[in-house]
Amino acid sequence: MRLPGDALDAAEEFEALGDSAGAEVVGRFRHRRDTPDPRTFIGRGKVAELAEQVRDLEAGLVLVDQPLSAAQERNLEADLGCRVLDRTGLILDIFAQRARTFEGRLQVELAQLKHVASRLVRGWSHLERQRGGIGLRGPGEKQLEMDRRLISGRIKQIERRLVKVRRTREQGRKARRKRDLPVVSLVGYTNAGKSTLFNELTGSDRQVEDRLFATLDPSWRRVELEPGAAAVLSDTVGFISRLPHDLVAAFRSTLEEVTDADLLLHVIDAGAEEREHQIEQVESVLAELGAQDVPALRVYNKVDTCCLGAGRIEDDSGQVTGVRVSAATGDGVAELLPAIGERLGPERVRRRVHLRPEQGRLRSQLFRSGRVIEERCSEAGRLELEVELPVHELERLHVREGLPREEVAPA
Ligand SMILES: Nc1nc2c(ncn2[C@@H]2O[C@H](COP(=O)(O)OP(=O)(O)OP(=O)(O)O)[C@@H](O)[C@H]2O)c(=O)[nH]1
Ligand SMILES: [Mg+2]
Repeated sequence: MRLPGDALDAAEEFEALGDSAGAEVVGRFRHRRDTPDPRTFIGRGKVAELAEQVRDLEAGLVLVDQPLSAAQERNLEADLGCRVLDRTGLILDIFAQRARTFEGRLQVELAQLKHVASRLVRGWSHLERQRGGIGLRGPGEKQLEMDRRLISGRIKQIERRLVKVRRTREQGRKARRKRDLPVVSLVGYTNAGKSTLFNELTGSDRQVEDRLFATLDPSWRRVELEPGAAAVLSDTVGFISRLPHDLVAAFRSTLEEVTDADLLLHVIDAGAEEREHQIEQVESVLAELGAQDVPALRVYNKVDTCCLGAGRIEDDSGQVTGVRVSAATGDGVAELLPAIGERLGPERVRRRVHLRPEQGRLRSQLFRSGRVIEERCSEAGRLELEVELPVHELERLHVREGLPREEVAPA
């Protein structure tokens, strides 16, 4: 079912979502109307037509690419005699199947519960025989019949657990930061090739699939950019048009790591018909997360599938804005690495510096050439500064300004 304004191949993408959830698509039903019918969304006449198709094809599930109210879903189920799931329910099901980490599972369960709670408690009795299928899986399944009070109790419990799990993850993030390495995050539309590129760049073996939302849980690896320069690369969940709001909210804290990155690699499927639409969608999710100002480098991937050649793309001033690659064949990847280095700017290090009171000039130089994270005064009247600054600046302070090497230690 499509509404005016939807992207052209939104229907194909929706089928791919069904496929990702493990459904076998046996038929399609398209219907265009300007205003949804309050009772069944598609209206009485169309319900009769659809019911006939469901019977003929012996379909056990109808997926609807629009948000249905709980009542509409229930009415459709009663009229069609099979389960009905809307887009949000379908995406939540895929996430429930894919989540592997404890935090990922908690986040999915939270999103499922919030989705249920926001849509009233529904009666499942007329479908009792068919339970366990798409949309009924995952940690949220057993909660579906509980009343609101129980659901909200469980929501609170999960939120408390998430706070604890996130604290642990936060420590991991701090540890990565401490290593002085810049963090580069892969972002992009689902199926753009992020994990393939991650594997190609880091020599790892992450799961790659021609499925939507193959990756759910984040992972990190060190990557050598040039001799002597490295970064931490992270691979995460992909985005999609009309990402369910409950899901964005539940995954907000995992996704927020992208706001903390030094550089985003926006991976784009260069051969996709809907390329521009996908770019817009990714940028709008990034803006929703508050990451619109993090520097980004566009990586046009899968150039082997279209007529574009691999190579770098520059603006008028010669600054690299994108690189065309094929993560599958490795074309262009050699040019991507230095481009990342260029966009990250000079390598920065974090140091603890001790100064005597009369070294005020060095102090102001440190403030000018780096970022002072902390400044403390010791009992002996000496200053202790924690600074982050480019390697070459630190070297200049040693050589030209007489900053003693023995007064500088890793932070
Ligand atoms: N032809 C071609 N296919 C590619 C290329 N890069 C990735 N693919 C294929 O695209 C599909 C998706 O790749 P993934 O790396 O799983 O994509 P992803 O962006 O991580 O997807 P999600 O984790 O689902 O968001 C797989 O079938 C890959 O083999 C490429 O450069 N060329
Ligand atoms: Mg992936």
